[in-house]
Amino acid sequence: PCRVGSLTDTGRLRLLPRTGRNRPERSARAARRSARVGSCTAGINRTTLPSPNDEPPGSITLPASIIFYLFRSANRLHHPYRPPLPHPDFFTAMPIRKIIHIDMDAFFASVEQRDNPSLRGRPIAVGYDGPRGVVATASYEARPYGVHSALSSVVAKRLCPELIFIPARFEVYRSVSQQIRAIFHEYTDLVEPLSLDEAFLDVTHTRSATLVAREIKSRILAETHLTASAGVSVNKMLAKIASDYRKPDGLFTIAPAQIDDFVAGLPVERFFGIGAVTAEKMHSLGIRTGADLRQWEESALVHHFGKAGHAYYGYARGIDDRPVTPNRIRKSLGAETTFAEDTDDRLQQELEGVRDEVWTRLQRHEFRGKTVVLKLKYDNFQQITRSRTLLTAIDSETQLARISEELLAAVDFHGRKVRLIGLTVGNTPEASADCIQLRFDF
Ligand code: TTP
Ligand code: MG
Repeated sequence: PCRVGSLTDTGRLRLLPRTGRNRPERSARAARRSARVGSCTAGINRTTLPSPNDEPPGSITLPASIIFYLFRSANRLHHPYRPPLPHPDFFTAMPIRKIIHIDMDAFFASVEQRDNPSLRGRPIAVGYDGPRGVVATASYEARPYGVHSALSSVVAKRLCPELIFIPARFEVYRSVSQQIRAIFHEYTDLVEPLSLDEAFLDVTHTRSATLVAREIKSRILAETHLTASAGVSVNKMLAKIASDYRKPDGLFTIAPAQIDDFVAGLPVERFFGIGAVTAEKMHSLGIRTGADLRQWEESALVHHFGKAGHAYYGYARGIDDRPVTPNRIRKSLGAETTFAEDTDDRLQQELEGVRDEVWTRLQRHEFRGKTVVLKLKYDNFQQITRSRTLLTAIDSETQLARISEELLAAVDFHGRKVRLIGLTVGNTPEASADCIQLRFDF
């Protein structure tokens, strides 16, 4: 196709001024057709995304939706079958969004190295160095040894004997978290925190999302002395993948023209929204990359993965319509594990593992809840739940341990084996404030 325009980074089509250099030779028919649709002629060059400053003098910009409408209108005149005109909403359709995902590098560990210079440049793990301890996170010096989040401390020490364990200081992490959130809010109100150290920002209204991301990174460094990585793209899924792509201290943009190739080569476990269990199921179906996933009909994905299949169909094409939601209210938080083999004698031990994970997540997400729910799935797939509600939110790991053990001890198994155990904390005191029981005085 001849080059008459290109997509700007605001998702608009830029038409080049019709100078001799960029006006291609065209057939008389093409020329006639273009006359009907004004200055808009043929193909859109999707391979270049020029920076805002290289706009040629005299060029005009039109929203891409208008251009597509003009193409379709022109086609209506030529085809015996005339496609219907688009719904009026088409014209007010959202421009291409600009989403940034920011994620601090080795967050807890970097804070510890920042505050204790003797730890800098050394392999450290934040977490409890006991027989049941797990690594919350590892410094980048420890990662080449295979030390990572959620790894048992014993295994971590075996992999990296010189690993230094540091106990977590959540109050410090929370205050850094508040600092970075304050920075995000200087650029947009549409900030959706995912945990203490990461957030999505919708900066569609700004001129260059990449410049904003770069600026936010330097502000974070200046104010917290910590590095963050940023990903920039047109939706949450791609922005999240992009922030991970050049870690640590990275900045990576997936521009609209690169989405197809990028997604095609991506292993399914890297998609934001496809968890470990789903990825494994996809592997068993022979789906390993975005390109494999793209081969599947939407109905087949729904057949295998339920409603989520619709979303996976979109992900394979780089489509993710989830909005950046500033006040996402979390109702509960939990963890569960499915055993490789059904069991009836390791439940106590498995419950401890799940509980550790739940406690870590409660801290990470600053979530508080008054209700603890124990979930069990038997070998015949029958599921039961047992719960207890307290007057105030769970405030210690010991308390969570005691309640979950009591709930488990009260279950009558009738000799059945168990295939899954899960623990959830819900019912935040703040959320239930508006349904306080009225007091009647007699
Ligand atoms: P992540 O952003 O997942 O990890 P990270 O910041 O340590 O490293 P990366 O550079 O790869 O982003 O999590 C943020 C913090 O949350 C992490 O520093 C510690 C805590 N965390 C846990 O406590 N348990 C976990 O399983 C994970 C994944 C994180
Ligand atoms: Mg991080």
